[in-house]
Amino acid sequence: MVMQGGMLAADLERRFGRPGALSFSVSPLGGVVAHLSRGDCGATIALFGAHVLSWTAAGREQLWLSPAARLDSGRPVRGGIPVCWPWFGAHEARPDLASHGLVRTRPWEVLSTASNANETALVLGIAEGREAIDGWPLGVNATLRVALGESLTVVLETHNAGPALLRLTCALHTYFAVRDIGNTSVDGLAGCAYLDKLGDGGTKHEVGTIRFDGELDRIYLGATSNIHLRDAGPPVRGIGIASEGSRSAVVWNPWIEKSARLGDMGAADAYRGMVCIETANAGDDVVELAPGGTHTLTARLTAGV
Ligand code: TA6
Repeated sequence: MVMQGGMLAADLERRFGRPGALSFSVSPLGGVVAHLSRGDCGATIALFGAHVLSWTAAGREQLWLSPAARLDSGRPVRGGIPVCWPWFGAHEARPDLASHGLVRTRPWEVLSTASNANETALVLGIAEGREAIDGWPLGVNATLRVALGESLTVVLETHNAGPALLRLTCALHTYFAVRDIGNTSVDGLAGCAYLDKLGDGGTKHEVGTIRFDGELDRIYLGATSNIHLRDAGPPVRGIGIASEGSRSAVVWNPWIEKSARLGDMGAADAYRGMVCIETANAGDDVVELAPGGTHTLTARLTAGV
């Protein structure tokens, strides 16, 4: 029997709830979510897409989420932390398949929960029936672990139990909330080469701090393991984005025209309140995963730095 809504939330609460640290409920957005709490920090994760919808830390919401976001529309959620897997962007051989992979619009299931003095954690896996999906690589599966502690740590693990080598690209496509994109900057990528998706696709080089005065869509390559987002506010705030298992990072703001074309950003100027800094295996950072192999992509987000 496939449970839905309130029955599913109650069953998950009974099996996996952690009093005072982790609970399940039906979100007003139309699906079951897990709420993680630790001190004055919190996180909300939807089973739909294993999608982190909210992360509160340092006294405020740190992620941007579209007011149009729904968990029951069948469409990917705009905002939070979309899981792009088992490919980033367009599929390299199947242009007919969805951009950013297969799992943003799939139901995930709870595998385990944990809570201790340091963190509260949830592990999700992709529910059965996955290999009947067009484009799903045979014998390959993924789990997502979300741990709320001093930081928010998101770990996307891929296991290749199939017969063939897997060419994996993926991303934790994080949408950060900012006071205004025009007063926002990103450091930590100076010296990196990047693929400018708006230009001729050629390789350019970052010379310093990234600032925004129009659409920006870049895949940075190389030393991308420690990035800092500065929001001049007011109030001034900073977020550290540390990554493991990655040699690439994506920085994106759609600006006004692309934002209008997307059609699910909310208000016309919604783009001014967000920036994506994505922990990824993208561009030439393709993970070749042999049969039996495992790859782990980790994003560790720290507020108030
Ligand atoms: O990560 C940046 C990007 O690849 C942009 O090119 C834009 O397409 C964005 O992702 C959002 O993609 P989505 O499929 O969620 O609309």
